[in-house]
Amino acid sequence: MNNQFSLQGKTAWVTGASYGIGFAIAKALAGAGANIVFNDIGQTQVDKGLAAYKEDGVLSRGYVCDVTDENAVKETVAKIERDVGVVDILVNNAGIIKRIPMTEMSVEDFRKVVDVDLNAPFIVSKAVIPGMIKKGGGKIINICSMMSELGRETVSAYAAAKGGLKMLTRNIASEYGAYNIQCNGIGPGYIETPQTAPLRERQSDGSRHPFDQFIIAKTPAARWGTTDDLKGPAVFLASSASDFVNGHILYVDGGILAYIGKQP
Ligand code: NAP
Ligand code: GCO
Repeated sequence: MNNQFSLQGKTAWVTGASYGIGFAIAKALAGAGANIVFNDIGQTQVDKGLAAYKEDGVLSRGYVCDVTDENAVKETVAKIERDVGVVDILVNNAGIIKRIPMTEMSVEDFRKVVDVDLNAPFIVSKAVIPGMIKKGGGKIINICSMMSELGRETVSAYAAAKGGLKMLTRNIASEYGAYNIQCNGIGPGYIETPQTAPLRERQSDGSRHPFDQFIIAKTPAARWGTTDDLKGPAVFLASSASDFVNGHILYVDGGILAYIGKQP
C-alpha cells in the first residue's frame, strides 16, 4: 500500500529529546518507520534518553551536543551521517524558558533564552540543509509556541524567541522551498511536561494552581495537552503527506488561539 505517512528508511534528528515533547515526537516518527537520533546537553541525559527509548521498544542513537554550539552541532551532523545517514527530518525541539518579569530580567538571561530557542534552530538547520539539498529534499519542523502569537507576564525572552522562530520557519521555507525542503512549525498549546510543571503545582490547600485553572478556562478542550497530542501532527509534517505545506505553523492547542476564554 502506498502510505503517504510512512517514514520508512528516513533519518530523523529530534533535538533535546531525552524526555518531554521531543521524546514523544521521536517515538511517533519511529512508529512511522524513521531511524531516530537525538541529542542532549550531557551524557547523563543522553543515557537516560537511550534507556527510555529502549524501554518503549524504540531503537535510537543519542549524542551529547549543546545545540547553541555551532562546532558541536557540525560534529554531530558528521557523526549522524557516518552512523545512520543524511538527516532527512530535523525537529528543532530543544528549548528553555525563564519566567522573570522583564524589568527584573538580566540581559544574560534574555540572551540565553534567545540563544537556545531561536539561535540554535538557525545553527542546526544551517548544518543539515546542505545534506538535504544534495539528497533532493528534507523536512524541518520547528517547535514554536502559543508565545509565537501571544504575550504574557514574565516570558518576554521566550515570546521574542518563539515569535522569531515562527519567522525563521517562514524564511527557511521561502529560501529553500525550491530545493524540495519543507520547513513548518508546530505550535503546542499548554502541554503537561516538566517545563510546565511549576504552572500545575497543587497549592498547599490541595487546590489547583491559579494558572492551571486559567489554562483550563482558556482552552475549549478544557484540559492541558499531552505529549501524545503532538504525535499525529509531527508525523504529518515529517511525511510526504505534507509535501505542499511549507512555512505553516500548525497550532496544536485544543483551540486556545480561537477562543476568548470562559467567562469567570
Ligand atoms: P522540556 O521538558 O524542558 O524539555 C526540553 C529539552 O530540551 C530537554 O531535554 C532539555 O535538556 C533540552 N535542551 C535544553 N537546552 C538544550 C541545549 N542547549 N542543547 C540541547 N538540548 C537542550 O521541554 P518541553 O516542554 O518538552 O518542550 C520542548 C519544546 O517544546 C521546547 O522548545 C518548548 O519551548 C516547546 N513548547 C513546550 C510547551 C509546553 O507546554 N510544554 C508548549 C509549547 C512549546 P536538559 O533537560 O538536559 O536541559
Ligand atoms: C508559560 C509556558 C508557555 C508554554 C508554551 C505555550 O510560562 O507561559 O511555559 O510558554 O510552555 O510554550 O505554548
